[in-house]
Amino acid sequence: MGDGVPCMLMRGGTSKGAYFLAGDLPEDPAERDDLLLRIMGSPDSRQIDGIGGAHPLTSKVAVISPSSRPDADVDYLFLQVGVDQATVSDQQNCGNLLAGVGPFAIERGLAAAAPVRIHLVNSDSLATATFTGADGVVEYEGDTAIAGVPGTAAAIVLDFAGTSGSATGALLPTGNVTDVIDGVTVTCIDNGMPVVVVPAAALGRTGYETVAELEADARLRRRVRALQLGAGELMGLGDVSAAPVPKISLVAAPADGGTICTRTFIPVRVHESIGVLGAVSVATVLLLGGAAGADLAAVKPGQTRFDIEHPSGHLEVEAEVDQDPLVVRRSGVVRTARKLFDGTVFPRRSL
Ligand code: NQM
Repeated sequence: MGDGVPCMLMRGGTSKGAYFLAGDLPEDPAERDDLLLRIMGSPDSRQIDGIGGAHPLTSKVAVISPSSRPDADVDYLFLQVGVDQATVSDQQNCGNLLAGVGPFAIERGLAAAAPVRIHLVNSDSLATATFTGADGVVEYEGDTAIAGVPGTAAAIVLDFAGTSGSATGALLPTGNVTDVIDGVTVTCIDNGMPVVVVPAAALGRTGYETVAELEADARLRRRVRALQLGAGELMGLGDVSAAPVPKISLVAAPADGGTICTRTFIPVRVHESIGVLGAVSVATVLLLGGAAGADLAAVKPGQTRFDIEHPSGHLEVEAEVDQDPLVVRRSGVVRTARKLFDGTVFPRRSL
């Protein structure tokens, strides 16, 4: 057995990931990624020889270090580890794992007390996490429920300042409010997550299908793949055939009293709910006149809180934009997180 690596496994929102101090991982990105693949058990659809959970939502890594920025306490680098592919991508953020970053920083002594100011390295943006925690002790128990997680836990309020354009660096990465890709009118947006918003009806679907129905729909998956590849080029992401972005959100009129109904391909598997910044990005589309799917939503002038329906319930996000010029003023969301174990993980040897 090789050397072990200090690691904390946490649920962050509706995802789960391995949290590391940057100093405990190799500095060289290629060496680091090789180690992470061996820790998570990739490539293997079951990740049976590692701690990955055999789904993109549970094959995630957060790398935390003291921040070099005066306006942040810690740096948070998110890495999406492929499940059946030997890929490690920094091309996206993860707002769900972000929920665990503040608590991890307190537990590891990188921040004295909440709120914790977090520099999201992937997008070079800032978030503030407000929760109960100080002097190495975090309160995880509480009465906040989030859809997709059984029971309740302590609230972690995440606030994003300004535009949070991620891998693309622009709110409208194609420069247009709408684009036609593969014959379908879509809106390509990036308020923290590159997302292609497409009315489900334009693909001949209702948008109310179950995750299992969507994953079994080979014809739809081919259309979604074409949209992902086409949007990747248009959004300046290049060849995204092995990348976890952009996400494709199928939208439909709300079915349960919310603002809009979503089904999100991430981009191969279908999300059991929706990513945090994915939801923020969809909400932002609803504020753009003429955007694809905006007419399906029940949005009132001046509205800043949006109830995003997804396969396992609702996710409430906040988003505020200035229209002229078009800039995001702020976004926000309430999540929960929990420490699952803290210890030493033993990577398998190279194959
Ligand atoms: O959009 C999944 C998740 C995510 C990302 C994905 C996320 C976000 O639910 O901020 O949280 O879209 O791949 O963890």
